[in-house]
Amino acid sequence: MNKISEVVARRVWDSRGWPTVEVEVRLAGGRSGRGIAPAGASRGLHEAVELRDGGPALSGKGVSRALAAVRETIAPALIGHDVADQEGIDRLMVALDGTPNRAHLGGNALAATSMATLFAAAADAGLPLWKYLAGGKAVDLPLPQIQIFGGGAHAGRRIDIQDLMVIAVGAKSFDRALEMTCDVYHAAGALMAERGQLQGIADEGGWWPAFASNEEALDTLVKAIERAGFVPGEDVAIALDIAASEFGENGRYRLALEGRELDSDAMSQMLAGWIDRYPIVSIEDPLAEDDAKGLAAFTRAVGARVQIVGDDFLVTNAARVEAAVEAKACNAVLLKPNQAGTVTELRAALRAAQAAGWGSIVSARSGETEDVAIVHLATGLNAGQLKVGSFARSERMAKWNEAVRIAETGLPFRGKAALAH
Ligand code: 2PG
Ligand code: MG
Repeated sequence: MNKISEVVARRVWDSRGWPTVEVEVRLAGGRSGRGIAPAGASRGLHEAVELRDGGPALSGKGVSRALAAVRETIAPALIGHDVADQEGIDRLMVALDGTPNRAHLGGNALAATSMATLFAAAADAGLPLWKYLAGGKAVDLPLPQIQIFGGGAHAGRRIDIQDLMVIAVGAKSFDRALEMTCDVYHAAGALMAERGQLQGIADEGGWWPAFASNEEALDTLVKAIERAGFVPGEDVAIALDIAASEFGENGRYRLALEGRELDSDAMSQMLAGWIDRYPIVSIEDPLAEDDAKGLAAFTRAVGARVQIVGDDFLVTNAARVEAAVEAKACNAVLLKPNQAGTVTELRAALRAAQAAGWGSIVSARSGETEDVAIVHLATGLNAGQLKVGSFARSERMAKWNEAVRIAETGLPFRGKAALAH
């Protein structure tokens, strides 16, 4: 047992140039751990609240209230606590917050502290975080979902779909999956350049989607896979994050790019048509967070063929996962530490998904930093899949590179068997 001796909170900056919260948990004896809160742009209605200062400074995005929550409320309660008691610490923070959605202390304050505690405990045990989390159990390297085109809220809503990603389903090793993705990413950039469509990159490093329709984005992705020398669907398949809550509400979906408005059934049919025509193996938030019925109907229709992932719909919340399992809506969960607030809550959501035989994907946010905690969570908790954004920009590459280091230890790669369906 080692006690927490100090909790330091500081303002650092994220990949979009906005302030965020870093927490450092120091232990008696000198070891320490750090965690940084990421930030979403397409946020679920039921996520833990990201506490921002508001007002004119820093466009309202200051984090001095969240820093004060750590310094004045969380730190005094944690000092002297056994760092290895992650559950006790997380429960204590949730109790100190006292709200259902972390509105008092902030999900950003809690997430940074919870991750810093975990890193400090692993350092104290003299283990890399993934190994500390695995606790002696056999774990696999996660299957990566990697973005090629960004869209939606991450690219000025240039196209409706938020993430067009690839999964190297034919890869037999983690390294090979990255190599194949590297080829597809650069082939896509070359295609865009040839057509005069290359306009830089979106928030997560994927190419800026200068397309006339959502389907043109899908067609271009298939061509990029072919140009890289792969067979679409066999070597490299497509994963989408529709992030439908961004343009759908009360059963109406407004496709801005195509100037169409669809009801829930028509939206499902359009997506099912894409699944027929394109090598899609995973589809996230196909319908809006308030459309549980639509999600259940969509899962009934295509859930045996593709992975259907709940992100905004499930917000890394065990009770919501359990309700979705009951309603047969989705067959996989996206897990984001700051959506829940604490590592313990993320673990509970993962357990609920695993108990139902669902797939699970640990995910970054669109606003990220050099923090690599999610790679360790995906591996150490044996989630099976990892979503980090694209294959460019250092806040993304820091994570892929951390995974490369973990892969070097010889852990097995689960590959496409990690997909639900
Ligand atoms: C998502 C994430 C990452 P954001 O919707 O899955 O792509 O986006 O962090 O903006 O919620
Ligand atoms: Mg999402």
